[in-house]
Amino acid sequence: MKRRISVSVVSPFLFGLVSLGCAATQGDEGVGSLIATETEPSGENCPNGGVKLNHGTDDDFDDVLDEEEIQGVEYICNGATGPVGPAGQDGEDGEDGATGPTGPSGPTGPQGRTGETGPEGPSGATGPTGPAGPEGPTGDVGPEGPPGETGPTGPTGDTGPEGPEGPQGQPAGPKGDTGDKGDPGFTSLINIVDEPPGANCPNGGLKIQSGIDNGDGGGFARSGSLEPGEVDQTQYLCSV
Ligand SMILES: [Ca+2]
Ligand SMILES: [Ca+2]
Repeated sequence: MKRRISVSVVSPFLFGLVSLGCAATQGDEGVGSLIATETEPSGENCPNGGVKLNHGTDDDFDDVLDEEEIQGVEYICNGATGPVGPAGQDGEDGEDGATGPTGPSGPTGPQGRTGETGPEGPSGATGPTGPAGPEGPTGDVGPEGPPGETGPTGPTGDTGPEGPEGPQGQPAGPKGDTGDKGDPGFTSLINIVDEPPGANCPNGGLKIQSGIDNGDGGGFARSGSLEPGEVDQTQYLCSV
């Protein structure tokens, strides 16, 4: 047998009384009645939840309401939640709590606007001379300078070629008187001797020397023979 009991407010006193459970009523001799409670969740029996009461007789006298001893079930259901009441008066402010630990740094904010340009600073020290640049293009020829001083006289040059023949002179004058007989001239001589085989003629031949019998080179003038100093030219006729 089930019965449902609905209450608007479940007082702690009531729960305390019910939770004792074992407050048996005095019944017939030898058999006691027991009530067992358990929390009833929200559902078909109690929309807002409540307490489930099982009751019956303790047939085996162990002071526990066993499953087969349950004779009836009652529900004490919680009422629906009432409307929110008016707000109460504000309480007095409590004392300030202790200062909490410093929190983590926040994210970096956006960059601010660029400030105005400051005054120009003093000039820096002169830097080292840089490397020489590439050679530039050849410039225009400059104006001719003034003539320089006359230099020292150079060595005498070679004799130049013979000039053209000059104009014919005056016609020959009248023939003069016959002069005295002059000294006799020198005679041209030739020596021809055999040339043995050697550097001048591999197979031998003749050596021909010519000159004037004038006493040159330690020779004797007009001696009729050609001394070595009088030789002016030497030729060879080699055998083949
Ligand atoms: Ca029992
Ligand atoms: Ca001679």
